[in-house]
Amino acid sequence: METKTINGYPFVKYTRDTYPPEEMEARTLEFYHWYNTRRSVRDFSDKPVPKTVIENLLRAASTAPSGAHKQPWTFCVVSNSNLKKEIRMAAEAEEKESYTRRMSDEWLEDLAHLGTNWEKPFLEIAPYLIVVFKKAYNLNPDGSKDNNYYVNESVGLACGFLLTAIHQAGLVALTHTPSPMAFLTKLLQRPANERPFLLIPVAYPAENTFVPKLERKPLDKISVFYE
Ligand code: IYR
Repeated sequence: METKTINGYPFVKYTRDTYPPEEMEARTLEFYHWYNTRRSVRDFSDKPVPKTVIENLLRAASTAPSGAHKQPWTFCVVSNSNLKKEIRMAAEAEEKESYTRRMSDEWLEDLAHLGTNWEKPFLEIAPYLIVVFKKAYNLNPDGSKDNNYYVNESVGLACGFLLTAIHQAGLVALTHTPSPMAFLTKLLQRPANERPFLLIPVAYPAENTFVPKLERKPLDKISVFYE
């Protein structure tokens, strides 16, 4: 392996396959068509998913770039039925309060087409719940702290990578955002430096799965080219 040293730190030579323009066009179009079949799903099957698959998904998620390469995330993987039930009950208590009191009329109207409500049966049905925590800082074994950087960006990217890997596995997921999420810190006994970020149930889709009929914004509504 070819190596060199910068600032006293080791660097390794990096290469990868590249493609001529026409092949890039074909590859990116194919990737887009495949990725466009990903949807947020709420109808899950309870069919078991191998633990090794979940482990591989987490390895893939953890390849995401992060501020100063601190990888400021912890993926808590819940398959224990009692714990799933506790998570469901706590999430539903918060969501019921949100849907009936905390969310504005505008917000509820914006959600109406997604058919969501405070009930979250999928939290018990999905074989795995991946609860993603962000590490606001690192707690060293001696009690000292060190900084993490761009924590929200980093953990958001890792979750994006995770969703891509889940899709690649032929599984489905939901980026669930029970709010507030502090109950997850307590139920999963996370340390003071970790904050709940997203709750992602992972499963096979139910046999009869329906998703909202959505349009994605066309390119000219999501981009500006400065040429
Ligand atoms: N967190 C609630 C409400 C909700 C909010 C958004 I933004 C959605 O896209 C969907 C639902 C819930 O999970 O039901």
